[in-house]
Amino acid sequence: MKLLMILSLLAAISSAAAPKNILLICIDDLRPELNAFGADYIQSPNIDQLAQVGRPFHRHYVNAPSCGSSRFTMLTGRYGSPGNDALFKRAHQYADDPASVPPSMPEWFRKNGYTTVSVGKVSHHPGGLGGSDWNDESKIELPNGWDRYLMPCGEWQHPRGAMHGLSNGQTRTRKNYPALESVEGPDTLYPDGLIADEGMRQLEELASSEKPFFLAIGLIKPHLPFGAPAQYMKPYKDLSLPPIPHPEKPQGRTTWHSSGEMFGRYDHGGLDPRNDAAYADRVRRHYAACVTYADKHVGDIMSTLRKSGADKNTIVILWGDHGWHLGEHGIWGKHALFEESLRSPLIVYVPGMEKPGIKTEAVVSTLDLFPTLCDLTKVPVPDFITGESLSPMIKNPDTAGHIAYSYWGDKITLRTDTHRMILHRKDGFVELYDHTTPDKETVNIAAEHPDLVAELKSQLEAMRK
Ligand SMILES: [Ca+2]
Repeated sequence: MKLLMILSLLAAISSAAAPKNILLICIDDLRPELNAFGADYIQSPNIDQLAQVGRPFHRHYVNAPSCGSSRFTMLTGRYGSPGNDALFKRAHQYADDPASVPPSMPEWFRKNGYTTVSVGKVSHHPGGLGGSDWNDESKIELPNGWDRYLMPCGEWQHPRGAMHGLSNGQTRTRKNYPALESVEGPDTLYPDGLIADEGMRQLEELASSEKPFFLAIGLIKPHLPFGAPAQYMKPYKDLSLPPIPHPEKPQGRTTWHSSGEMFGRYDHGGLDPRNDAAYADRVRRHYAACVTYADKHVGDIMSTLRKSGADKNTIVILWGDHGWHLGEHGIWGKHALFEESLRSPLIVYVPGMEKPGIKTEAVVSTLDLFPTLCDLTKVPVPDFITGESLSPMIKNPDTAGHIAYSYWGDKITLRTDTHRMILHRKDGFVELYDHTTPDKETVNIAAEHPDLVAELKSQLEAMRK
């Protein structure tokens, strides 16, 4: 008996002393359209389960409302350029003068003894390579970041084909580019099935190794085209969806745009959700099905983590790279600076954490992930990163957050606990929205509040330095 007690004590000491692993699950274009985040018509049982054992951040804002630039800040802990090529620009600078480019987050963990692996869409290009089909081994998006950067493409042939992949290995072409699909088939009907399978293989291998690991798995859905195996449509078949909040195109100057990605790059068969309520409903149901399909993979990955036993010593992060307007403000897409574009789900699970399952309303941003993960793993926090550790909110969900700064094109924005201000840098035009009133982001109150505008502008200038 005594021997057993000593052995179990020794096991506990060794597990407490072992550096914690990191499992980062990135989901593309996932607005907080989750049951755990208040969208109770959505079937997301696995992400909800993670929210129940972790800390869901209900006011997490990305630093840019687009895949490439948002992932830049997540992976480097620094503000970057607003374009999708932000990481490739960094890679060019790295090639010219490596000393001038601080290490990325995976590179930093690698330097600190971690095995780092990415599977799927973690940086902008799934698999992290450039070239015409995104598979050129000489063009690495995040040099020295990952020990392995993997993208299983199956019938889609190359990462570019998989990124906008249609069912059964079809790729998006000029003649074949449906926005919506509903086809019967297994989970591998779309590339995410392959990504999840490879991610789980890597997880099993890493969990059996002595070294700590940082594994990032990036799922592509619910990014356009909105297609998931038909079984994922079933929960939404006869469901009445709640009305679209503030569906009108905003009056006056805003960051509204004409939803070029949705209407310029995808075929809607002559239908338009902006003037056809039944079609708008169909689009929303397809998006919901893609969320449920992504959720299924999250469940499989978490189950693999538990079976490996590594869950007791692995931090899990679930992160959406930005939001998506499903008709709010008359937009069907991302790329604006409204709440719907910038707010995305963030859940942090730390083994043994206090007060699990309690949401926090603290305003935080994607930039905070790098210092948070250093803090939680006791890896040194580098001095070249900008965010703040979320450990205080992980310990106590009532802890206050901080201002979130985001940018797109030549426009920049601040989100405080109560307001959003957007500055059009070209000519200084300002949008100011009060989130404490029911109007929220539908009425620009800048003209009536010059003092607040001046105060927020000075904060914005300070943050840009
Ligand atoms: Ca995205």
